[in-house]
Amino acid sequence: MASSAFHRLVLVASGVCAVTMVTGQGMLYPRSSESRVVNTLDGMWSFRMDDSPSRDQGFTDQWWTKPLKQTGDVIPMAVPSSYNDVTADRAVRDFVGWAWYETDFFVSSDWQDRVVSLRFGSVHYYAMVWVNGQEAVRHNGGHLPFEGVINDMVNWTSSNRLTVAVNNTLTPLTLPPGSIEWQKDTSRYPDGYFVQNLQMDFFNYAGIHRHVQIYTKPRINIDDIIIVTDIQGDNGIVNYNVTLAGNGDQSVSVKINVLDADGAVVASSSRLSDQVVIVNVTLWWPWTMTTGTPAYMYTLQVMAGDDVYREPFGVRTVGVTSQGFLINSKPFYCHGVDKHEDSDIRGKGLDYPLIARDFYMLKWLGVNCFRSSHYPYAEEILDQADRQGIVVINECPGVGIRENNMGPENVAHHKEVMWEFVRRDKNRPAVVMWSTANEPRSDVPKAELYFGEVINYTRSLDPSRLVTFISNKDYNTDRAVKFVDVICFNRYYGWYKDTGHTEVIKLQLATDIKNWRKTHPTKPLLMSEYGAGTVAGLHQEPSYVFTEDYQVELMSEYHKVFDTYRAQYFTGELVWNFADFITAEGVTRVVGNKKGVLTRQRQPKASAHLLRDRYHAMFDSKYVPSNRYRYRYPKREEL
Ligand code: GCB
Repeated sequence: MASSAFHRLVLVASGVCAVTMVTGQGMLYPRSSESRVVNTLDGMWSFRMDDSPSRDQGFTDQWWTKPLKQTGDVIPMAVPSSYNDVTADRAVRDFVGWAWYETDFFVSSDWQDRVVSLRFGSVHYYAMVWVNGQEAVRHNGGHLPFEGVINDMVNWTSSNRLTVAVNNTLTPLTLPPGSIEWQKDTSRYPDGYFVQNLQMDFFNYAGIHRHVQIYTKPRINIDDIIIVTDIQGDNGIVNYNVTLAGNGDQSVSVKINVLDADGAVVASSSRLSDQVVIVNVTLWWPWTMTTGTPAYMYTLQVMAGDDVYREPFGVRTVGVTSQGFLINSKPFYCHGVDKHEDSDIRGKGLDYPLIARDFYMLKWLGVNCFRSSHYPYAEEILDQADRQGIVVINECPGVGIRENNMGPENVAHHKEVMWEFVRRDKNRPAVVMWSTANEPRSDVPKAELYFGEVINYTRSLDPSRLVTFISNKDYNTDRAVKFVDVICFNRYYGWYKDTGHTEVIKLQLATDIKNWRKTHPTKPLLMSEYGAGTVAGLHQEPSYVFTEDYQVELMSEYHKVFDTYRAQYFTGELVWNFADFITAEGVTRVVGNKKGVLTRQRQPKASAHLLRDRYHAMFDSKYVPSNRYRYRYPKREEL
């Protein structure tokens, strides 16, 4: 009985929602303009979980056909937010299966001659959406936007009911993958008992995580814009392609302007696809670079027929040599952090004060780069990276891929996700590299086929950026790094191995780096994770694991090795992690993962000061380090 219930759960999870993306459809961020209105449906929605044994009562009883409160008790739930930590109820926090949301909205009757779309920034993981009981859209995957046109479903003169069903079940076919484990021994577990097993080290927050927006556009509208830039001498070259929807064979008048940051027109065209030149261009640079104005943004103003859309972009190039990254043909050393979208109460829910604080603290630390470990972050976060000049290694949710997750269906889904990801972020200057996975089983033969296909596909989607995945395998066992542009590797010397022994880090890391180089002499190296668990406020001399002292000591040892190879082919360092974050419960996690240099509340541990001294000194020779910690950052001439 238990196993058939399992079957149903997975069927409901993966069968009903096994939808493919609508290819050829753009996913521009909803921006208001002379021709477009954007309304948000964020707020308090009604919510209930379907805790029936097989989690499919909502489908059997068709909960979308009536007001949710008529199906049973509902509670208020914040949108956007993860539902898990909003209540004090363990059943809500740890729920696995379909959760149902509902709200009401009006549309203006003036919109009847426009296209009215309903857009979700992200719903984790599967989503099904109904408007007044009619299915509007479904989506498979937890971190990317999707939308549906709702003109044929809405009441123009009365209220509309919006129902959303969200399923957070992770299966061997999802990204990230997971599995449901049923316990059949009824002497130890109640009948029908199951748990969700995760293959990742962060909590599986679920719900409507980002904005829900209704927006309008003219019937003939701007569907997608691709911008690829180049530099020739003092000039910026802007290659763009605009796709229209709804025009059939009809030709429409087109006017394209490139606006500078003050809104002045600096180039223009009357073609949907063209190359225009910005004379004396101001390039986009990461904020720490001394050359140029950091993060200078232009706007491509597109006017087609009755529609107007403004897409921000920066002019910059990305390159790579055997020695490292290049931005605008100049070497770029990435001194940064890995992050998570994670916070108390709201979970992964979009939160502007948190975004503002995170960027403030990134700059306080002197960070010039972060990795969106281990999934695509909110568009509103990437907007800040673009505008504040912080480089992003943009990671897809391919975390924890094992050998049994490398079948043809997995590859197909992974490629779908990369397609949606590139579609969303293709015009962002901050994004320099796509990371297709974190710590997969890249040492098995299947990995060669799998990553060959996923990485080459991603490169074909976007040849203007670099592509990688993050390896935790050894130089002589990894079978997929041969496909990447930059070798990104995670190591925990002195933590998971040789715990408590910081004295071996230097030797082990240096050996590691040299070995990678010997086997892959044309590929630069980036340390994409290193770190130590640290409970804020714990001190001990001599240091001891989990104390702030140990974290500082461990990081200092890594820094010595980074500095040896930094002047050569070692192109960046990312500490794990920017801030503490919550994980599944487990005996190796003290209320979550404590490897943050900041606490979960974004307050510094001692290691944050170490990092701040190090990172600030890297781009500002006049910076006076606090020298509160043992390891002095060497000047470039001393390297
Ligand atoms: C890793 C993973 C990351 C974990 C981290 C850790 O290698 O990529 O997701 O949180 O180690 O702290 O163990």
